[in-house]
Amino acid sequence: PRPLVLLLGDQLSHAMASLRDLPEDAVVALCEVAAEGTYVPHHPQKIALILSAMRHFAAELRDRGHRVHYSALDDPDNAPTLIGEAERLAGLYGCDEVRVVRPGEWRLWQAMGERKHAALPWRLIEDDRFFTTPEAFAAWARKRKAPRMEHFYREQRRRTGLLMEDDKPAGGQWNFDHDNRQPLPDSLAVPEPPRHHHDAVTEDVLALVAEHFGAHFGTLDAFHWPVTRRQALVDLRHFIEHLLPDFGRYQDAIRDAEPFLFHSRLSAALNLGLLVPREVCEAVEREYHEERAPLNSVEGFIRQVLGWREYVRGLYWTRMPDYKRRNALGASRGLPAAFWSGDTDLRCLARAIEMTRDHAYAHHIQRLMVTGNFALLCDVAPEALCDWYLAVYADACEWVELPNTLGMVLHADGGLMGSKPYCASGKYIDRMSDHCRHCRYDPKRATGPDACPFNSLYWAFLERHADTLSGNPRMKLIYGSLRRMSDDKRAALREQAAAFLARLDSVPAYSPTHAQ
Ligand code: FAD
Ligand code: DLZ
Ligand code: SF4
Repeated sequence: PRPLVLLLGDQLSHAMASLRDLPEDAVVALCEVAAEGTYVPHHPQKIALILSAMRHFAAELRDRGHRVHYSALDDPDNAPTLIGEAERLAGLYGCDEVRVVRPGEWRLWQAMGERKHAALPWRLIEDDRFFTTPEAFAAWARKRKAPRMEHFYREQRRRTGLLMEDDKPAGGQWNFDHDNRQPLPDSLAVPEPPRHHHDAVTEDVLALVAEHFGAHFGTLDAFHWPVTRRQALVDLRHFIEHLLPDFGRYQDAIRDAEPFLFHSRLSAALNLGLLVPREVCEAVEREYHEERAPLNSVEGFIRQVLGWREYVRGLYWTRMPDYKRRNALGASRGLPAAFWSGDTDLRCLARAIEMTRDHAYAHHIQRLMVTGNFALLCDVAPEALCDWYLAVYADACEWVELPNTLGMVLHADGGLMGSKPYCASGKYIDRMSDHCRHCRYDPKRATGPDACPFNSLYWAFLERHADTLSGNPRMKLIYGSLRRMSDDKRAALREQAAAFLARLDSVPAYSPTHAQ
């Protein structure tokens, strides 16, 4: 057979299963296509990262002797979709099958799967960059009443031997999260992230993206994502040497002036294939064994990559396509206009959106407890919120974005991913950040003109969803507080929240244009 191997924009690793055992005359294709750039309005930095990384990777493949076809976005003959372009190229080169590793999104998996028995057959190959496969996850989940992350994670630790001492977890505990909730002292300086040189390839891509996608939300000025494996390894080294020791204790902290803090910024490189999760976990584990980083940091990081990242992927592939339609809390509001404009006087929200605009990045607690929490408390519809998260972050791929947004943030999967919603009032944001000092609202007030909107929204949310949530054992305490409030107080909170929601503008859903 003469295969056309299609490598997608998030499959940029020489270890891809589709590159193994290739016949001499195989053609490896990387395709920049209009449809992938516009199915949601991706942040220009996300598009530039993917296209620059694809172009660099194509050059590496050629250097290794592969026969490579690269379709650039402005080539005149390009088909507008990945499938159309791959089939056009297969015809052009006389290939008799298309090989591709499982893509990162259901819509492509389904469309490719439908072509398995076509005249030009598509062969889908399992992605073995991960620690687990969807099949293995499904087998594990079948044995459980509730497939919880913590159990999955322990099994992965045992299976991989990461942070294990014989059959016991290193340090005698599986999870050190209680050490990982410290606010950041004002005096603590945060190291600057590496800045990668923009070579001619990246410069060209930045110009192309500015021209084609300049109207999308987000700026290109601060682009410093790694676009090659070599650059990604620089970021990994920087994380290990300068950030990992403090990663754990400040993992949940937020600072008004700093987007990255002690986070690794490795998600985009991991998702694109520039790094593989195993090497990252092993490099981090080594720091514990060599006593250069504390166990709470090392375990906290490994739990995110070996635990959460693999777990959400398992949920995605075993629950789609129904998962995407879940809406357990019946939320129906459109996306607040401020998510695109940043125009809001809620300081925490404005800063998370500004950082997102400038860096195609916000760290986990901003995504979960600021933008996510706000959307949850306002009953924003899952579809509207998911499209936003899928568009605006450099690391966004649906397999990881969707369970985090629909499941973890919006509790729309009815508690599959999290046993309770991560709803919180202004008190939480005040404890974990310095935003409130810069805000026109007062986090200690719940009603009146200066009251922090998160407070009344929080209580009104709990009251509105009491039927669904008050029976949850983990919500017992908080519903007890709500019940003990006087009727007047509850009514005042309800009115305050209703007045805020009545003023909140929503934007209509995005409709993609495939015209370039
Ligand atoms: P660090 O804090 O340094 O964490 C280390 C690594 O752990 C990350 O690089 C990432 O690979 C992994 N990780 C951490 N938390 C999670 C998690 N909850 N799920 C899966 N992996 C995790 N992550 C994405 O990679 N792509 C997304 O599209 C995405 N969308 C999200 C949407 C929402 C609403 C939320 C709440 C979280 C989302 N996350 C997503 C998870 C997480 O926020 C990001 O992985 C993280 O912020 C990336 O920054 P970092 O590399 O500095 O992470
Ligand atoms: C996000 C993205 C963009 C903007 N452009 C391309 C592209 O032109 N070609 C490509 O192969 N991939 C692109 N991607 C990433 C894809 O959307 C990604 O491959 C799918 O989400 C599935 O893995
Ligand atoms: Fe956010 Fe409320 Fe604090 Fe303002 S007072 S920064 S709105 S939590």
